[in-house]
Amino acid sequence: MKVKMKKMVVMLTTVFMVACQSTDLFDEQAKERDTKAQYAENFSKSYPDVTLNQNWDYSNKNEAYSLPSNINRSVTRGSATDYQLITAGEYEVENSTLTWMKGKLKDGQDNRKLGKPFYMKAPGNSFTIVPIFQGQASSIWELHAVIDGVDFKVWEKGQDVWVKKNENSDWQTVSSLSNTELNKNTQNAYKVKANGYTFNNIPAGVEMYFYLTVTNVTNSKYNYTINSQMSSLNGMMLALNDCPRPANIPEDYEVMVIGCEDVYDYGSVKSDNDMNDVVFMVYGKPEVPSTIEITEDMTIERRVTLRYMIEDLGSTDDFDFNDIVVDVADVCNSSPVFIDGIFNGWNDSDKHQEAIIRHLGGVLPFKLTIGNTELEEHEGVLGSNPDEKYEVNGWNKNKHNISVMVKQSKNSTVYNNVQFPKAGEAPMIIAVNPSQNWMEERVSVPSSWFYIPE
Ligand SMILES: [Ca+2]
Ligand SMILES: [Ca+2]
Ligand SMILES: [Ca+2]
Repeated sequence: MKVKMKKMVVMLTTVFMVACQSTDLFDEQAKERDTKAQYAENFSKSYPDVTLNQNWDYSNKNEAYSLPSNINRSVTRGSATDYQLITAGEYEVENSTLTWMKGKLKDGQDNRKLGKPFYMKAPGNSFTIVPIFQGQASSIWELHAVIDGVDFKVWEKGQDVWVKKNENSDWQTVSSLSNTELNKNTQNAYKVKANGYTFNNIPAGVEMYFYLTVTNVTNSKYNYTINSQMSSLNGMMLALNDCPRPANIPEDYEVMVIGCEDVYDYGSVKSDNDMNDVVFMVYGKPEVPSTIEITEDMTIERRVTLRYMIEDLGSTDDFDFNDIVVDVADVCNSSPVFIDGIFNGWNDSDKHQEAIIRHLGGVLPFKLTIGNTELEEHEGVLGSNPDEKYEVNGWNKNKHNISVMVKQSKNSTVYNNVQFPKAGEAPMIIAVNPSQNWMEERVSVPSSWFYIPE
């Protein structure tokens, strides 16, 4: 009986409180709605060509890999802003190199046994990478380098690659060979030349690796590879260190060859794993990057980071998206699994999630919720880079369950509830790659960040 009484009292109190607050609450919700409506109107005025009907996630969700710290000790870290990638000029591929490569990477044959997945370390001198061969492929890829965690786009398929069909023909671009993507290759060319790309100012021992990512496919069978990351770490590249030095590379240079595979097994699609869909040569004086084989006893950290750029609605006509910038990451430790000596995937442990508040560019106090984790209220600060790290959980990189409660400037009792936008809504949060820098204060993000219908 006593229990029942208590319940009754509690219920009555609740009803009473709701009754008292309802006018204020209604008022506050109306103010929040007004602010958001104003924001949406201003957004459409500022970005007249940008459709609201889009997915506001611009991240590629690429994995970043890093070596265990025991291998990485005593490295003088460079500053990424000093790293330099420049065009090295044209390089004419020696036919002897191609003959050697074709003998090694037999077309259509599973060549994976020729090497283990690998990581690289910068040699301390400049080095150059040049595409020497393009095989048959209906995909369009980009070559990226990740150096000390910083992602560089180096090259994309066909870019500055020329062929001579026969002794007497003129040089022509490989893209001009055919209308069909599959036939834009250097397979039967009499001569090949291509631009090289030189890396400068990278200190010795800095961790690096390459990966190929598919940006477009002309055969829908291979659609699943779009935005993929086929890297030297997941067995999609081979390092061949026994390549003879071509005669047109001076003696004091070291040379290596990297063969890449652009298809992996998926459902009914089987890769031929011949590792020659595109082949690069790397040369450097006196050294090329060293390769570190990834073995069973090694643990690699794998991390997928999304950068959320957030508007705090402090003003409704500013789209700098820098009021709160937070990186959220899925992190795990992984050991490679090999079957018959061939890389077969990762064995993951210690899966966890991290958030790092990178930048604050608004003055309003806010409460950030990521997944199931509500962080303590933060003061707004204009122009600081706190790099505050938090363990979080329950975040989903595809669902973007992240939200911010921001105190309204004119009404300190009113919080704007800012959530990741659905298609059709004006964005107050966008997701980008962690390499994307945030804007200067009160400089709106360019409309090119968004999808603009033709
Ligand atoms: Ca292949
Ligand atoms: Ca802003
Ligand atoms: Ca701002």
